[in-house]
Amino acid sequence: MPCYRLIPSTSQDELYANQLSGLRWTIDHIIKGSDFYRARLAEAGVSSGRDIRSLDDLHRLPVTTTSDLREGYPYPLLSVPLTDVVRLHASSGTTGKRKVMAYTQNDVNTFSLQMARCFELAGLTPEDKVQIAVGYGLWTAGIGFQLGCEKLGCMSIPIGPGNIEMHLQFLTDVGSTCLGSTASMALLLSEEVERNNLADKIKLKKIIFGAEPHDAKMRRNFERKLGLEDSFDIAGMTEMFGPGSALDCPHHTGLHYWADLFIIEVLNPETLEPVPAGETGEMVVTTLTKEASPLLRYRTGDLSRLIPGVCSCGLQMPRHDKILGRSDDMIIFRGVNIYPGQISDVLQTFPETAGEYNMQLWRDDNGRDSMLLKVERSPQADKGNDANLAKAILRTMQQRVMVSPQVEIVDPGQLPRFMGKAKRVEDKRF
Ligand code: DLL
Repeated sequence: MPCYRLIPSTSQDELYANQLSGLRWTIDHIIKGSDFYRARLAEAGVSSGRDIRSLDDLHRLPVTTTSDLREGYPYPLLSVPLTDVVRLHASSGTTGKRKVMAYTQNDVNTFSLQMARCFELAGLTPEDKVQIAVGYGLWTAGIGFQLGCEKLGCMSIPIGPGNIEMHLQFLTDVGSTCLGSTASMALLLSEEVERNNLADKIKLKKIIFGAEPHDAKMRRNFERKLGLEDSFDIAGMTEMFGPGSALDCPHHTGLHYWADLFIIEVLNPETLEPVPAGETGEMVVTTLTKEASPLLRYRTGDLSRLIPGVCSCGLQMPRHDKILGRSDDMIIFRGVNIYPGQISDVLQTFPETAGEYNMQLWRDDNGRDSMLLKVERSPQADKGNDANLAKAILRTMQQRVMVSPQVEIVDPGQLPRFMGKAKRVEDKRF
């Protein structure tokens, strides 16, 4: 295992002890600082961190939900005096109202630490030049990448999303070695590099991409077009400081999360009971050091699974699988529950498609719902075979997802590209 400067080489026992003391500290901190949490914990019979004897006691604590965040708007879960707050951030707001979170200076320091650890795990050093292509401002993404660079000592090039010309210019002139972006932006930029014949003129080696689900085809596509050495999926959310709560290491067998900063449970979203080891459910997060807006068993809505065992890279930090999507991304179409990830999974099985799709749903005057699935043909595939391909995709959708969309095959590059988080489903029914 490489020797890390910022990633602790803690044993499982030390991590457990660390989590227990962090949980006790958090309970005392929120009882002291937050009327909301104090009342919730009193209902559960908890009046002090000393009431927690082992991590198993976590299961009898109440969960926190996004509606609790709405109630506390604009300072949900605030557990310190407002004068200790040095910054506010808000989520990208793709699903409803933005979630606003407050930060103390220590929170900002932890945020930079988690990002810098991710960079270290991805093998970045102060030699690296990181071109940042995610949004700055209220969103945590740009500023998070920036903090990580500064903590690890990399050069940052804070361009932000959009502005493809400027990205291409800095990729060639500065020779950026790493890109920080969404998966969608990585794809878009790789297509532009190809279109402008710049592949030989850039020095990009790695991409750290996140903020949205990706699929294997999309990843292979941008890795190949840009001639990358490697790429890394980074997870995070505003409620967990921002990006950098987890990263998939060079062994790519799941994302290591910082278990000295967070406890992650995976629960059945209906019963709120833990799912059997290694099964998919909703990730529920408890923070262990967060001061301004701590999370106690916060239901993230994100679907993933914990990966049992220790990674072959040797790092003891536990892993979760890639995030499949959010439970609230679920679409109900003619009585069938569909997650966008299922569409990606179907398309992965067809080498003739590039993986990009757009799904439109509408309702006619008789109240009948229809679905159109547009799928991009891969540049290597034969256009003459479109009708057969559409039929085969329809059959697989019927068997695996239990819906019958109209399938239309379109030319490569015809579907919209995105600079931030992609929006592939257009539900026009409501
Ligand atoms: O998207 C933070 C971030 C920025 C993460 C840049 C990674 C890179 P929010 O706007 O609060 O924060 O959105 C958080 O995005 O609950 C997931 O549903 C989704 N998400 C984040 N990272 C991933 C990922 C940022 N690697 C929400 N894979 C989360 C899949 C992701 N989904």
